[in-house]
Amino acid sequence: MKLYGTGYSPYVRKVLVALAEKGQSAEHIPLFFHDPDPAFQAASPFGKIPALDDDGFLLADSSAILHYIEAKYPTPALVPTEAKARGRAIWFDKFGDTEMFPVIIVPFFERMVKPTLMKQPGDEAAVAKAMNEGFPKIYDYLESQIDGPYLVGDAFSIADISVATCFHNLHLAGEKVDAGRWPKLARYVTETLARPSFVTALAARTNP
Ligand SMILES: N[C@@H](CCC(=O)N[C@@H](CS)C(=O)NCC(=O)O)C(=O)O
Repeated sequence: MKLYGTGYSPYVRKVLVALAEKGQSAEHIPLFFHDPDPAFQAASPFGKIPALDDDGFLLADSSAILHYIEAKYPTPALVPTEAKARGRAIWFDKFGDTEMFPVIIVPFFERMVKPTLMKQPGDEAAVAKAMNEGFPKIYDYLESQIDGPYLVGDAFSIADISVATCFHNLHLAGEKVDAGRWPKLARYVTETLARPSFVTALAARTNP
């Protein structure tokens, strides 16, 4: 199994965490999005990361890959089977990908991606705007949802993977959750990123 995508990507990290939870590993090819490598282009029709090649079976999109891995390696389960728990887990996966990512990634994008990858100066005004306006809405919501070590029920799931993954990029950008204002979220992020599967994923290669 080959997994394409730099370890910097929160979406690639989702797959690395899921594989580690299941005791599986992949040959990790840490290229950046839109890499011209034909094998990657075949696996990712729109050039986004992550993409998977499992013995010729090609699949892009972190959530699609997570569900593929879940079906192929069902234990331990990362997608709850009970109806309400499943609905909520899928909601949090989507929330992480579509509501959180564009906002929480801003400091990392402005301070690391733009200066290094794009050779452009970062925009601190954009960082301040995201942190003052976008972050509190997301943090307030998560603070209201956290009631224990896991977001859904009494087990670690795709919900935790998708919500926690972006916080590593926030830390790389030199920011963290204000534990005075959002104590449950701050604890949840610290504990989730310290989980062995996350520790493994955080050590993944970031550069080709
Ligand atoms: N829905 C996709 C999003 C993947 C994604 O947007 N990855 C970023 C890197 S973190 C990317 O490849 N961006 C390039 C682009 O948007 O063209 C997933 O869950 O895998």
